[in-house]
Formats: sequence, C-alpha cells, structure tokens
Amino acid sequence: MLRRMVTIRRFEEEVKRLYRAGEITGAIHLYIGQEAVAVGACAALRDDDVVTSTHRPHGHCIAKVWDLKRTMAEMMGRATGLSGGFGGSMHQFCRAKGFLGGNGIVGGGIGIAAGAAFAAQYRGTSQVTVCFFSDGASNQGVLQECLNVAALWSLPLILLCENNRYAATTPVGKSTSRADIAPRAEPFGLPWAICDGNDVLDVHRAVAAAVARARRGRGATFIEAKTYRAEPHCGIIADGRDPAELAAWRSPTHDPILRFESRLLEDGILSAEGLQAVHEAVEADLREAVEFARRSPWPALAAASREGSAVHA
Ligand SMILES: Cc1ncc(C[n+]2csc(CCOP(=O)(O)OP(=O)(O)O)c2C)c(N)n1
Repeated sequence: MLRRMVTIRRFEEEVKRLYRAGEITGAIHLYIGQEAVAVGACAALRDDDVVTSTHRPHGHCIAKVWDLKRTMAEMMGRATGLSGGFGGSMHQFCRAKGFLGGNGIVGGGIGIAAGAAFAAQYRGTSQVTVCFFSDGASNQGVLQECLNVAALWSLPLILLCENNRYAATTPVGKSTSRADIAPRAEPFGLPWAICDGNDVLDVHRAVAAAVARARRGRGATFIEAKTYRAEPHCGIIADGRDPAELAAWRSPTHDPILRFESRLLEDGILSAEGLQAVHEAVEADLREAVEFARRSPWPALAAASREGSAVHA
C-alpha cells in the first residue's frame, strides 16, 4: 500500500514537471493528497473487479491497473499507452484490469458503474464495481438515479465519494447543503459509511466491508472518504486557496503518506532502511516509465479508426 501511494505521489509530481516542460499536453488534474483513497479501496479488490474514475484518474488508474509504463505513455500520447495514445490524462482505460476509464464528464462514471455492476450481477460473475466520484459530482442527478436502481436491484456496487472539500475551485460548503454526503443513501434504504480518506487503513476497512457485503449478494454501499486535494484544480495554475490551508494539509498531521509512514515506523512494521528502499524502488520504476514513454512511437493515424485499433481488444 505504501509503495503504491508513494508511486502515485511521485507520478503526479513527475507529470507536473513534464507538463511544464511541454512533454505532456492537454488538461491535467492532479490527485496529490488523495492517494490513500485510491490505494485503500483498490487493495480490497480482485483484478477482475471493476472501477470507474473521474477527470482526476491517474491515482485510480495506478492503484487498479498497476502499469506505470503504459499509464505514463498514455499521458505522453504514445501508441503504447493504455488507450493507444488517444485518451491522454482523462481517458486512461484498461478493460483487462477492470478499469473502465477516467471521464471528462463530472458524474459520468456513476451511470457506467451502475451498468457494470448490473452486468456482473446478470452474468453471475461475483465481480464488484467501485465508483470513484467527488463532492461536486455528488450534486449531479445521475447519482440519485443510480442510488435508486442500486437499492432496487441490490447491485454489487460501491459508490465512493471522495470529499476533497472543493469542486474545482468552489468550497464544498458553497455547493453542497450538508457537510456529510453519504447519508443521502438513507432514503434509498442503502447502508452508508464515512471514513478518514487520509488514512489508507481506514479506507481499506470501509471498502473491504462493503466489498464483502456486495459479493454475498447483499447489494450496494455508499462510502464517503473525507480527504483534501493538495493541488490546484487543473494544470499547474494556482487556484487562489489560502497557502496556510494548503500547508496544513501537507503537514505530517494530515498528509496521507507521511501519516502512514510514521505509523509503520512507530509500529515497527517498517525500518528506516525499509522506508528508503520503498522510495528508491519507486524512483527506479518512475525513471523506467518515463524512458519507456519517451522511446515509444506516436500512434499511427490508421489506429484512430475502430478497424485499425487493437488497444481495447
Ligand atoms: C457535466 C460536467 N459539468 C461541468 C464540468 C466542468 N467541471 C470540470 S471539473 C468540475 C468540478 C468537479 O468537482 P468535483 O466533482 O468535486 O471534483 P474535483 O475536481 O474537486 O476533484 C467541473 C464543474 C464537467 N467537466 N462536466
């Protein structure tokens, strides 16, 4: 879990650097600060379980697919990328590992996730679907529609709202009527839980319980992970947040990686050398991924057509 969280953090920092250098283009939305949610949740899943993501998909993609090279190649628009270089940051996709993609439409993943959960139930595969979305997306009507069918049909679905306190640049208190979002499941008769989204073990506990329930055929759960996005909404342009607020969330008290590291050290699960080894391994993986992406060819024009593309086969 630690290695995956550090990988996501360092991947995002590297993406920022490559974006500044012009090696990555288009829109990018960074996931720094929320790593514990993606990693804690995906650690409770099987390879063939399904995940839907958002416009901020890199962390979910790394945690579920765990293929840094092809994820970085997609960021750089190369033919070896997860979507053949045509998706870029927001449309990473890997059917083989159950990653049904990032999505530029806020809330767009919710309906897709309900469909995937229905497909698994219909086919009797015992797969579970986790739908990541954020506080802004929770105000899209599609969430109500999917809560209804998820409850009605006992779908194997986990609706996982990452309340990162902002919808783009709007503080959650200005867009959302109640501080807690998960209780919205209550009128539909669905169970819900709130967890500490900056504590990977707390996220894992909450999601693992919901996954076990869904696999037993007991239906959907709504989980809200309280977290904080420690980067501007989009790209690398500052979004006017109070620097003191940002610094507090980057401190050892709140930062999900620093918190987990100190806990592992205190509990004697990891030594200082072990911690260093994790960071060194991540740096080596990252260097390899960037080199792989740089060496990869650009996609051929013919691959843009369904006939020419073997990416999703
Ligand atoms: C349907 C739709 N409406 C508006 C937008 C523009 N938009 C992009 S991100 C965003 C905010 C989303 O907020 P939230 O779901 O809280 O995600 P966060 O960016 O905070 O992670 C908006 C409104 C969009 N992409 N899709």
